[in-house]
Amino acid sequence: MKLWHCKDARSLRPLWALEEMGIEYELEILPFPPRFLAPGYNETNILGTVPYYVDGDTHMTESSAICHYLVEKHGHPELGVAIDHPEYGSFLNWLYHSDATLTFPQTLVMRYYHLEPTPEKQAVAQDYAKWYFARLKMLDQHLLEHEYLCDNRFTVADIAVGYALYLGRALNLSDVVDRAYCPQTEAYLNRLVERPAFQRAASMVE
Ligand SMILES: N[C@@H](CCC(=O)N[C@@H](CS)C(=O)NCC(=O)O)C(=O)O
Repeated sequence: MKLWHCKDARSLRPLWALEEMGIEYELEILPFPPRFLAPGYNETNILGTVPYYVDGDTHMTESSAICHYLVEKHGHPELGVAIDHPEYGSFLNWLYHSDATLTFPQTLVMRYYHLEPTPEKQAVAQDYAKWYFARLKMLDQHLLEHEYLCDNRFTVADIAVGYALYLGRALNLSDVVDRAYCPQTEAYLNRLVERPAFQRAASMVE
């Protein structure tokens, strides 16, 4: 299997999962944005985005879905939640929530605040940064009483959601709108990034 990745991009989710699982894989690290800076990449992945993942005839472009696929297809149930488990629905919800609800507003901040800044666009970015913090409510509440998202143990749902928190920190979203993560959320992120598999994945460079 092969994964295409850019440092700190959403491809860090499946890369971190692969490192947690200790599976052998091929990795290609590209400059960001690959659509412009990696000649020929658009022929590999028509979207020009990362992650891009190939496993035999399977081709995938969604970071949280690749994590889910790795759990089920490559036999790592300890990092997933089984379909007959009472928390299966919650597991899927956190996986989808991680990108559709949390990473989505962050990418608008990245684009309009950091990459293409004009006063009008920065005002839009600030709105989306506020929106991001508002969308952390469910996670903040959950973490008051739980160490992890599902079944009191680390799963790929923590990878998917933890990456969004990590990106929020990397984008300095706190400074954009003068807001901070709640103490329990900050502590959760700190616990996750201390994991050796995360450290290995996050330090891989071109
Ligand atoms: N929903 C997808 C989004 C993939 C995506 O947009 N990745 C960004 C990096 S975080 C990218 O490649 N952006 C470059 C571009 O759009 O040209 C996922 O979760 O993997």
